[in-house]
Amino acid sequence: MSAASYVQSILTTLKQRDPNQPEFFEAASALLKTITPVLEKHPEYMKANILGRIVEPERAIQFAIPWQDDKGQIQINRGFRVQFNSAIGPYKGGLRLHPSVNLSIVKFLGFEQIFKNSLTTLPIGGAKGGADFDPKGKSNAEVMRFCQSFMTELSKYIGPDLDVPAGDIGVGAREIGYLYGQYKRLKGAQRGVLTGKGLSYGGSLARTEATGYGLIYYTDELLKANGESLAGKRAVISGAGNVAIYATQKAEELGVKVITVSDSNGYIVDENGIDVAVVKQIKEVERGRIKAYADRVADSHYYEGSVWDADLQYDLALPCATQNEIDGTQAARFKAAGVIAVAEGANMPSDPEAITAYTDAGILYGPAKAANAGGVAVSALEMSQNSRRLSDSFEKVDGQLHDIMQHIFKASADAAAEYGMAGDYEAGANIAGFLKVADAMYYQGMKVYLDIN
Ligand code: NDP
Ligand code: 2IT
Repeated sequence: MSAASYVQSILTTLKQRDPNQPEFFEAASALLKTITPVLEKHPEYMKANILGRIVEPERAIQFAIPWQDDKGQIQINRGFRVQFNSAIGPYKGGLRLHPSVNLSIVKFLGFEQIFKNSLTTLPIGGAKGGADFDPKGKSNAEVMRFCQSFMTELSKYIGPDLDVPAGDIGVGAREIGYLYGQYKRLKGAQRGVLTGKGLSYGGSLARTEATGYGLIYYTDELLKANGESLAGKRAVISGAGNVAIYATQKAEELGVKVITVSDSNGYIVDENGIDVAVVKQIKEVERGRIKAYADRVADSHYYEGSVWDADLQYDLALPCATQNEIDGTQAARFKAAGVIAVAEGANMPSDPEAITAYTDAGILYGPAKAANAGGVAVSALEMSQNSRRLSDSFEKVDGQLHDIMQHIFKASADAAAEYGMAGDYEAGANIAGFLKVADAMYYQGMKVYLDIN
């Protein structure tokens, strides 16, 4: 069988097996389609059916999360942990709390995490979890009771050397604190079982900033490799959460004018450059809506709808909200808007038609699994600090993050060039991430003995 027909057969089987998992299928087909040249060079991976194995989670756990709201009513949510691949290290990946969470979304995120984690060079496997709980409008006490019930079940499946969750949409320092407290009550102190912890109980400096800062370090490399630089550029950033806030902060520090932030209702345009302190106050302190920014900052404006429909001129598109937030029609307008590069802070924010539109327009494209790997990279550094029972300085961790993002860009660019696709940083990231995992899977053998020679 040729490598191309092998890839196609895996995708066909995947669609037949799980026809109701569109996000997972989107992520899997985007990766597999770039892997054909690797299989041509490494036929042993086909023989060992590495692709067939890599698209199947090693374990997918679904469980009930009953909790009591402030009115005394019993609520029920659905929890997930997908332990996708442990070839190169303990399962690692965030927990998402959002009403849209389902098995397809958790599987797409867990699948992406395998290759992202591999790219960091650190020894972490891929996983993701979450629940269809909506934190919006809930009191602290409700969030606490929910998190305690979530962890009561999740604690059976995780551990510092087994599976180490962290934050994602809807899970920040508050939720990690409640989850960690419950784990500790159930199991005794285990400093390393979650990352993104508070600094007073084993968290790492710079983890809060890591994904956003890492995105900008990656974008810097992407631009420099193509004869451009960050200074003086105008950027559109979507989202107003953890990733968007620290991407805005680092971009502005490096001379970029960030003109937007957004949430799922609308977006702010501030031609003077987003005042990140105001965004932090609204989102991190008050847990409010981004609309409030326009009431507080002169000459800024709030509009309902998607920021990707806004009629603006800018150089850099940095989506930092959620999956499939940019479609082909929106992406087709980027060239005329002046966009020279897209770098993804969110996971899979560009749908397949959008990615084709970037390529057709000659827009540089930095895919999520490379561009947003800084968060999980610093999570792995947090695990390492916890194992050593030591805390590293902000400067040390930030320096390591910077080195890792430079490495990820270079590894992706080199892999793309080696396989005859120079400048295709998506294919390069997929190939570089895949090779290490495939090698580890190959040499660790099968559950059942298989003569692969
Ligand atoms: P937050 O919960 O802190 O913020 C999410 C932001 O995205 C909010 O502004 C939210 O708006 C917006 N958003 C969420 N869902 C939607 C939607 N369906 N439509 C439009 N906007 C939406 O999450 P993070 O900043 O942590 O995560 C953002 C993205 O980055 C996600 O894709 C996540 O997977 C990814 N990521 C996060 C990492 C991390 O370390 N936290 C690491 C790597 C990637 P609203 O309040 O209206 O919902
Ligand atoms: O998508 C991601 O990489 C994250 N949400 C961070 C995962 C982690 O374990 O820090």
